[in-house]
Amino acid sequence: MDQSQTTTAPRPGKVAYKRIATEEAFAPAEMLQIWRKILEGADPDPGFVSLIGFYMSSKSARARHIIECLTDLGEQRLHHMDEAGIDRQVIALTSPGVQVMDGESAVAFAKVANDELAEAVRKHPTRFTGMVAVAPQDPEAAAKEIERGVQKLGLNGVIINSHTHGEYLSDPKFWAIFEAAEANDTPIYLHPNTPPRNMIQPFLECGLDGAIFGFGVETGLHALRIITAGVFDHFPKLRIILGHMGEALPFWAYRLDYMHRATVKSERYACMKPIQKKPSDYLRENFYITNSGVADEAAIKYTQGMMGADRVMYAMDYPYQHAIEEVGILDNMSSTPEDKKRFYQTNAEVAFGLK
Ligand code: 1DF
Ligand code: MN
Repeated sequence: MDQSQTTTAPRPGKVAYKRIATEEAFAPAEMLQIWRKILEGADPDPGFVSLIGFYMSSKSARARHIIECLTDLGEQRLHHMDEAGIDRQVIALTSPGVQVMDGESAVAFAKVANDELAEAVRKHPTRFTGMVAVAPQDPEAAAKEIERGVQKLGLNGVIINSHTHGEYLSDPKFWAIFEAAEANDTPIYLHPNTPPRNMIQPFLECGLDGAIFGFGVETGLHALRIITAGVFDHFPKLRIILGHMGEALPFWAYRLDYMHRATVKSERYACMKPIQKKPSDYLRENFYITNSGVADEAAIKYTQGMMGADRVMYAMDYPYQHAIEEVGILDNMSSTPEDKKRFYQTNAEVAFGLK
């Protein structure tokens, strides 16, 4: 492990709340084999090559540590959680999961991944919670898998690793997924992916396509497309979770509201129809935000102020940001004991319906 992956920080101390980390990743070993075939096949997605091509071939300490941790749903993961003082991980299939596969493989492998994750959750019910992976390539199959995942496998929440072959869930052809999430009263975690083929070149040529920046641009855009398409007017109880401090959308809220109103009023775009509320109203009412990757008290405080302290929750982003010292930093934020418990524990319990 190199310095970016490990820490000499002391084990975080006992606290008056449980620490629930809500954006934690895993990858079945069989998925890495499927990914390897895609990487070796004809014209693979450039973002996929940049991201997964790197992790699967690099000999760097970071890449090796991440691949090793991703495939473990047992003792090593539990040990890393104990070291970091994490009581529970909410685990999802790492990006881009099945969304980079062809439709048929994606539908089939989502089930395999969900069965494997559900098995780990059954073995460690107090330590692991799992989200349902789905194949947006087949929205009806995805809706059925959400139902199976929640009702039969006991999973909580749905993972969507942003775009699917360059397509966004704002397109009504995908809305069976929203309908199923709402009907099963389970949130959708809209997690980043690298920008799609037709967007990535200016990011790639300077190395900004990944988690450093491209992820946030791509996923913020996806969330915004869902809002402006009127998804929440159709599915008012739908809840979406965004990581990385809401992919910066809280900081855009004022301008989004102003420009959205001005754009709709001037009838500039046929594709931007009136919606019932301001973009920031949907952010506050239909979204939860996690701090994954951002151990920055000022940014967290700003977001709590904008969203409400019951809407912002903790995530480590294990194993990509396996940074134990950040737990201590967040434990020491200057907020009320009630707000700290909301941040680390109760908001996640409410959002994911944990008992
Ligand atoms: C990275 C970061 C990769 C995150 C991820 O999944 C991921 C990374 C492939 O650092 O390359 O989920 N993240 O959420 O920040
Ligand atoms: Mn992540």
